[in-house]
Amino acid sequence: MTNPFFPTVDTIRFEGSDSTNSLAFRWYDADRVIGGKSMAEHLRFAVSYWHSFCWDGFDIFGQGTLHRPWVNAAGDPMVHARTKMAAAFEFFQKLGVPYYCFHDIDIAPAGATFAESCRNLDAMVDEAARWQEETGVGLLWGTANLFSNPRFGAGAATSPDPEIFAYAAAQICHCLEATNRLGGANYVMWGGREGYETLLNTDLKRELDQLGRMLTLVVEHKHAIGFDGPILLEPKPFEPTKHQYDFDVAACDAFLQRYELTADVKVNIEVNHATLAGHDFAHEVAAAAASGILGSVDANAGDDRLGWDVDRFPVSVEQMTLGMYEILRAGGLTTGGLNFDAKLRRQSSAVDDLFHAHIGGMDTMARALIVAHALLDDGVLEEFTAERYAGWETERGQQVLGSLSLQQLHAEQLAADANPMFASGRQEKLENTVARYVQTAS
Ligand code: XLS
Ligand code: NI
Ligand code: NI
Repeated sequence: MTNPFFPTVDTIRFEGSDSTNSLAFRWYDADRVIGGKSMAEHLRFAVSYWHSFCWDGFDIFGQGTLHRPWVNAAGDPMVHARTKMAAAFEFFQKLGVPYYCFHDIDIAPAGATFAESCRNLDAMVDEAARWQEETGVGLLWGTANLFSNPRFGAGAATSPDPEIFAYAAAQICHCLEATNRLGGANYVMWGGREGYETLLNTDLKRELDQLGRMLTLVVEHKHAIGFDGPILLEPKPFEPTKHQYDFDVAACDAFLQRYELTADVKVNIEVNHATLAGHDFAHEVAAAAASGILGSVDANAGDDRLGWDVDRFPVSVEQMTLGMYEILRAGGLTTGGLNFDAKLRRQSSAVDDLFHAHIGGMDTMARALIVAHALLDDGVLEEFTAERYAGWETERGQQVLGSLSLQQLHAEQLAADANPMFASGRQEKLENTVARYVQTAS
């Protein structure tokens, strides 16, 4: 197999907005300082191993079409896994991303037994540790794949069979330890097949309790091994199951409160999943920030007309600006980052398409950061909002909120006979302000 794997592409550099070089960044300037932090520190970009190095473009209608010479190669699966990893790290390095993310089976082939799968993962963790050391690329998060193997067809933690719960727990244990060894900044638990198709065969309450128990076990083990990062749930409303339990941020928040896990578990918000749940990306970020559970972001967008998880690279600066604005308002990402859980379209079959996709995604997010920071720094929206709620800061506001009973409020209204009216919300004017910043901030 060719080495290097991307012979036609050099290290991607920042050339500025006037550049016409399609293999350069026009906005992502890693060292540029914005509001006291470098762009690299704000954005903490990650490439997802599965879409970019494991998937060759196959879909239910046909075989793969993408340039992935390291996928489905014949021979020893461990040799093959090492080749794939060499391609992945060449890519990470040339692109200049600080992080990557994986599922256990993305980096190491499943063995014939559980023990063999564990040995394979351990060997590939050693290999990944060497690559991380050599390139300086780190692990944003690891996760266990509890949905591809047929054994998880009826769920993992929420399976009706306790032996499957037990198997999943063992797999998570091993993957959490692998993530810890690689210095992972977070550990993710997307719901996979934790959901149901029909209530006719499902004990919903029991399944939720099982999920709560699994998460509690994971949190206990995280402390036992001294893993510093948070555990992150990744909300998604449906797909693969008709009804996923981790529907959206609000559902995850209620779940974490019920099982008393808010101290250790946060959320990984995927833009596309927000859309599927009928929310805006910005809404999900704001909801997580309001509950103190904002963890990380999967920065892949959806499509307005397609109701499934299409995992496109983000292209809309405006959509991403509104999300970045909420991230900045919440104080920015700490352990989290922006992971491109995104894939190429099947017709993007050229060797360098993977670069173009990530460059576009990174420039979109960088530009969104610039615009969002300018909006926040100039205070144009914040000032208006502060003024809009100013009444609550007065003594009267505090009384209404805090000390007056329903009965007293009733009596007061009878006596005062007031006729209060809200002030204009100025939505269109504010939207014009955002549009102006999208146009001019640089
Ligand atoms: C699927 C999810 C998945 C998680 C990691 O829709 O986005 O890719 O991010 O298991
Ligand atoms: Ni997704
Ligand atoms: Ni995701």
